[in-house]
Amino acid sequence: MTVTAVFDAVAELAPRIRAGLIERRDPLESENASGDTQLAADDWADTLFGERLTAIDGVGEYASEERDGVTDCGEGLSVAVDPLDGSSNLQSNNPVGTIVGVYDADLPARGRDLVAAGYVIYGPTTTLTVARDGTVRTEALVDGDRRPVERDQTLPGDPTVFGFGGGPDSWTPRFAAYAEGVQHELKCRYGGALVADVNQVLEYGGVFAYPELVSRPSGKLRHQFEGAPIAYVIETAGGASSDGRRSLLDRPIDSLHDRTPVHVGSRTYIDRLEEAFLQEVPQ
Ligand code: FDP
Repeated sequence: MTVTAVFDAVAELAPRIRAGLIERRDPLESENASGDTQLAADDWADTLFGERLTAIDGVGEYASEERDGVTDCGEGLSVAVDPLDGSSNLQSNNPVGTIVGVYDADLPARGRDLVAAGYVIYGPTTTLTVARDGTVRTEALVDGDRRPVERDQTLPGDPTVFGFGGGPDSWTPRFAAYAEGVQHELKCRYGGALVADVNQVLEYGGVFAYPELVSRPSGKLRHQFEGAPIAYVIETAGGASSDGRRSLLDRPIDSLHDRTPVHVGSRTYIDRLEEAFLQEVPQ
């Protein structure tokens, strides 16, 4: 089945990507399609994932945060990849990752068209977390083996952590007011790689946000490559997601590299955010 083949390929490539990061930490002169500085590792990981995933029977389109457009490669599902999420963490040797969304629609596609999504974390252990068929599973990728770590992950009932990107000086007043409440209840842990910051919310419960900013109303993260797949994983695990007014899976998308405010985590914290935002700006 195509979804299985996609995540088999990701599991196979991940240790190779990890091993190759050390010599690819320098910036390139080019920028990616979103205007971000690219490291050699971003470009290299995109080439490897692109070659591998477009060769799978049943994959019809491939798109990546590092490429302008969509690559047609046959008939079937569409795969959208952030090949190296959090790559600015390479310099300080903090975790980075890969995010994969598998859509049953032509790209750009809405989150509701996802049939599976997952991410690799190149952390102390290399892990692959995949949401499909209503469950979330994590495996450790060790010496060519795939060792199950958790088979049916759900967010715990007693949330403990939060991580908010952007910084208080950049937040809008309504997000700053929300953050003020959260910080008295949960412990702050923010590392600067979406995959790792979200994974701790999956593990411990709580809330992650890269919200709207005064200078950037749509925030920083890319909807197709980051917001929607991450929302799919968290919602499949029993959590919730929001762009500030609705589930990220229902957010419309106009073009491949659109950005979106991202809020994901335990339902109680996402509901509270939406209630606060709705009160402030009647929609
Ligand atoms: P990065 O710029 O290092 O690629 O996708 C972009 C991303 O990392 C996310 O992984 C992360 O959540 C966020 O940006 C970090 O941004 P800040 O440096 O503003 O915290």
